[in-house]
Formats: sequence, C-alpha cells, structure tokens
Amino acid sequence: PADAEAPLGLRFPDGFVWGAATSAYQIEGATKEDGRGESVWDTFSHTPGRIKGGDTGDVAADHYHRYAGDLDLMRDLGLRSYRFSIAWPRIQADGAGAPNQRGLDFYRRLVAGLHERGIAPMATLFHWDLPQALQDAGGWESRDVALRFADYADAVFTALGDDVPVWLTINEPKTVVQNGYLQGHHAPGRQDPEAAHLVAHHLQLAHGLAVQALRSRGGPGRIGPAFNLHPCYPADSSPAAAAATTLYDGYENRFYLDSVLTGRYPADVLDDLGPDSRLARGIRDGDLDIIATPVDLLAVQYYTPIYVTAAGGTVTRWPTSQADWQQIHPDGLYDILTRVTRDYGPLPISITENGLPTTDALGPDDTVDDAGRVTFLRDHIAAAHRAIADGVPLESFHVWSLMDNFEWAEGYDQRWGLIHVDYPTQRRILKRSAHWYRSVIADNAV
Ligand code: GBH
Repeated sequence: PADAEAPLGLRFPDGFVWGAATSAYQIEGATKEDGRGESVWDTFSHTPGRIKGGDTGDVAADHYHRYAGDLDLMRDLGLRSYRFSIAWPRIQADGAGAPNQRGLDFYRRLVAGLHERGIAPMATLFHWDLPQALQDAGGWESRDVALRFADYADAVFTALGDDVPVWLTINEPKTVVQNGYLQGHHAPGRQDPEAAHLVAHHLQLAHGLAVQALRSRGGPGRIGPAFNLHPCYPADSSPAAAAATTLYDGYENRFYLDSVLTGRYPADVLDDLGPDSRLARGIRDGDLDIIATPVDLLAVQYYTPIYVTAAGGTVTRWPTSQADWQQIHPDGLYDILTRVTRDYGPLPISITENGLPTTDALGPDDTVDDAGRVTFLRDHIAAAHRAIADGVPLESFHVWSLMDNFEWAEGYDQRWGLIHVDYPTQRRILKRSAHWYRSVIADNAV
C-alpha cells in the first residue's frame, strides 16, 4: 500500500461506530415529486448568479430514485451508521399542516432498507432546506417558524420515531447565520447582521422545541444538536490577539454550545451586539430553558481551524484544500473535542462530518485516485483516537460525504464523496478512499 494507507496501529474501542453522511438537497434530486414543496434552496439555486456554473439540486445524485443501490453500496463499505437529512418540504410542502404521506414513505423505505442491511439510521431534521412558504412568511427571522419546526419534528417522530435511534435537530445553525444572513453566499442570500443574530436565536429555540417534542412522545431515540465547531487560535502572542480570539470563539462556538449546554448566551457576545440588538430584544423569558432542554449527545462537525489577528480578522496558517476556507489541521479536531469535554462535561460526542474536497477525476479502468482524502481522513481519525485516549467520550465518526453531491454555492465543482458520482450517467464508482475506509471499518483501526 502507498504511505497514506500504511496502518498506524491505532485501534478504536469495541463498538465504535463508523459511518458516512449526506443531506437531502445535496443528493436527492426529484424536487417536484410526490408532493414535495419548494425550499429556499430551490429558489436560491434557480436565481442566476448564485451558484457556480448555474448548478441546481434538481437532479443532484438522483438518490431519491437510486436509494436502493446506494444502500447496497453502504453495506458493501461496511458502514455501521448512515447520517442523512429529512427534507421538510417533502413532509409539509408549505411548512405547515398534515404530513404528506408520500414524503414520509420515502424516508420509511430508506430507514427500513438501512435496518435490513444492519446500518443504524441517524436522521437530521433540518439541513437548510426551509419550505419557501415559511421564508415568504419571514423565515427564521420569524419566531413562529421555530414553532412550525416543532410541529414538523413531531410529525416526523410520529412516523419514524421507533426506527431511528439517533436524531439531530438542526445542521450547523451557525452556517445559516453566517452564510445565509451575514455573507449571503447561501439561501436566503441576505447580508443583515441584525437579522442574523435573531435568526441564530430562533434556530436555537427550534432545536430546543424539537428536543421537547421527542421527549413528550416518550420514544426510544436519542437526540442532540449538530454544530460545526472551529478551534480559534491567536495569530500572534499579543494581548489584543488573545482578546480578539476569545470574542471570535464566542461567535463561532460558545454562542451555540453555551445556550444548549448551560442555558446562557455568552455575556461577551451579548455585550458585543449591544442591549438594543434584535437578538437582545427577541429573547423572551423561558427561551433559554427551552434551548437548554437536556440532550443525549453532541454532534461535532470539524473542517478547519481559524487563526485570529489582533484586529479581529483572520489569516491562513495551514495548507488549504480545494475549498479556500478550509485549512488542513488535524490537531484542531483533537483540540476542539478535548475542549468541549473539559468545558461542558462528559456528554457523548459523535463526529457527524469531517472531510475534504478533491479534484479527482474518473481514471482509467474506472478508478478514482483520491490519495489526498485518504491522508486527510487518516490524520483526522488519528486525532480522534488521541482524544478518546485522553478521555473524550467519542462514539462515532462519519465521513462527509458518502458520495459526491451538490456543494451549495460551489455546485458540483467540489467533490466531497468517498464514492464518485458520474453525473451524466449517475454511475457510482468507489474511490480509493472508499476502499481504504472499508478496511478501516473492518479492522476498527487506522
Ligand atoms: C458542512 O458545512 C455542511 O454541513 C455540508 O452540507 C457541506 O456539504 C460540507 O460541510 C462541506 O462544505 O463560501 O467562503 O462563505 C461546513 C461549513 C459553511 C463551510 C459554509 C463553507 C462557506 C464558506 N461550511 N462555508 S464561503
């Protein structure tokens, strides 16, 4: 084997769960079928100039039609867990009212197919595809959308609650806040800091209400939030850089972690936003109690660290990937896992996303040589192993992503999959990294 595949001799605890992740809009396609309504991502991707190459999720990896073959590929890899998301507009076309049976049936078939193959389903309730009708009614700026989310969650729990052992509420609330409402690179494409932090609160509230909905059903599933965490490091040793890094960490990490796990928003972030911010005015008595409803696990998604300058900006310190925002720094995963355990206590943690985009192409004899992905994953898995050795209660590791898919504003240009998707034919080809990951799972070791 090439260097990247040479075993490091790091065995994981018995029962450690190896998986891979996807999300609905990024793979399903079939956006007009079986009563699905429109989402903000249909609107956004069909707005000229928003997505590289004018790509949309209309077809994506056509998983809605090809899920059975995709399930067989998951079994062939030996996955123990598959993380997917449920498209809210398939369940409630307009974001309210009686659930759409045909939409629920798709996820029932998917979940049944996972169980048949011995793969545990891990379902995310919301991976950014808000029903457009709810956006038209104010979107996440409207507190009412959090209440609508609780109804939607309840309908999903009623249909699937007995068959899904792990639920995740909202995928990366921070990305909706930062990319949807600050930078505008994601749906709904806004650049409005005041709106952004109110949106953050309503996303957190929606999370808490969904946890309560699961608890009140009394079903067997566990539930938690899915946060993309960024270890923040000062770019120099000045006190100003240290202070800027602390505040940066407040916006990136503590805002989300503290509210769910301690029932408070961090004082430094609230101070920074000021007493008259839309966030400050939007927090009602009792909201933080809802947000802090006890969870069963924390889902951590790690891609990159952030280096913060004394002026509060950021700099690049490490090699970047094809995604210019991603610096490759495996120790950052160790740092964020150990820090979360130190600061918030020994809550079970699942890594629900970690991965790298590569420019690999389909080679001769149907091979895809993505050696860079093998090295990246091996080094991050080794960092996770070190965190376990130092006491982090880590249960699982999920690669982002099972297969190439619609990478949001980057369209199909960035390929994040273990499995190559030849979009013109929708053929799936296992990359070198997929073969390697199969042996990691079989050995329970890197
Ligand atoms: C995750 O986000 C997502 O959960 C997943 O859907 C996605 O496919 C995967 O990572 C890979 O990106 O355009 O410069 O403003 C990771 C966090 C937030 C990182 C948005 C990229 C856009 C940077 N992402 N961000 S920029």
